Amino acid sequence: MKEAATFHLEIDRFIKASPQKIFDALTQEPSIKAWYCPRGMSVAEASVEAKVGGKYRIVMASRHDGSRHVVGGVFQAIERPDFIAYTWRWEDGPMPDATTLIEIRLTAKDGGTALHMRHTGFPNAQSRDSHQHGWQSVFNRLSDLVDPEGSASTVTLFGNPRSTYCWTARLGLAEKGVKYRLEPNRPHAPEQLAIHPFGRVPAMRDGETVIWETRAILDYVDEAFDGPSLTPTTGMIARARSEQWISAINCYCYDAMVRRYVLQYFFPGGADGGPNRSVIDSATPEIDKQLALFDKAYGGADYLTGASMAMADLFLAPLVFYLGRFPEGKALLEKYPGVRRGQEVMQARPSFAATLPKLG
Ligand SMILES: N[C@@H](CCC(=O)N[C@@H](CS)C(=O)NCC(=O)O)C(=O)O
Repeated sequence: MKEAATFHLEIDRFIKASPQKIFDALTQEPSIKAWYCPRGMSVAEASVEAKVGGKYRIVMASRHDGSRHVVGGVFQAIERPDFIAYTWRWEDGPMPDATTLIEIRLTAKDGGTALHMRHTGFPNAQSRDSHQHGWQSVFNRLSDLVDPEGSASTVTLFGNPRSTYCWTARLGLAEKGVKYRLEPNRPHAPEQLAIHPFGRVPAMRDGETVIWETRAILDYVDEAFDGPSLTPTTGMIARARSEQWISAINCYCYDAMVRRYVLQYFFPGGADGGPNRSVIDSATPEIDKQLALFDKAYGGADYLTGASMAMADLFLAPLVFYLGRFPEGKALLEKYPGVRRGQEVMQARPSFAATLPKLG
């Protein structure tokens, strides 16, 4: 241990599993292979000799760029199920010469375990802070593994499920097979403003990590979790196209299709108590033009960027669904067989049925 090292971090987490189960997940090789890395990575290799003086070595691989990070150390104390201590040394990366020490205490509490971790010996505040962030993510994965709720014990989506953006985020979570809790907050409600500085829906929390803006949420979900990619894998043009359509939906189509059309039916603002006709009449020609662009983009394919579903399809499907529920939107869709077919394909996916909002 380096004498000059003076920085340390402490983390407290409550995990809904027994200390024994958590202890075993911390010390047994097959469990370590399943969780011991931050979100967005996987354990490519692990060897664990769980006895005092025994060694461990873990190879973590990034899903994003395939880069590998190798850490290893020696067990200093193994007192099942309460306490474990081991040294921690990266074979490469920003602090290759530092051997730090991890001490984890597990205390049974409220039907689960209070986990207290102390990680000491960092050479500087920067490496301590990056480990702090990494550990929170690693403990999310531990919780996924040992809590029967799985990732729903750490992942929460905040937003009314009728919202198109919230629906898009839920489609992404369903496509990736991520379990989560839904807090059906309304936009600008105090509880939504507490998590999203602009009060919009949705926002997402994964343990200590809070993300808002649907595109950012899906980016996190796509990289953090296993499951099929939501990003086109067929090359840079398909990736750029997906981004193009998402941006167009965010900047132009949501305004015409939802704000100035669908919401006029949900929240009628006309003088007669019905939908505001002049707002609808100004929106429909724009929606017509936008649908024509999407129709052309499909070009006979099932999805906007080709043969595989991508993030752009998750943004468009809720909009087209709502358009089809009201007369002008339904009539416009009649003109665009490519959009209708794309929508049928999306509606046939299990993620669609699993997230369809209850509209009454
Ligand atoms: N740019 C945001 C837009 C989210 C958004 O506008 N959501 C709507 C519900 S679909 C909302 O919160 N509306 C409330 C408002 O416009 O004040 C995102 O991508 O998440």
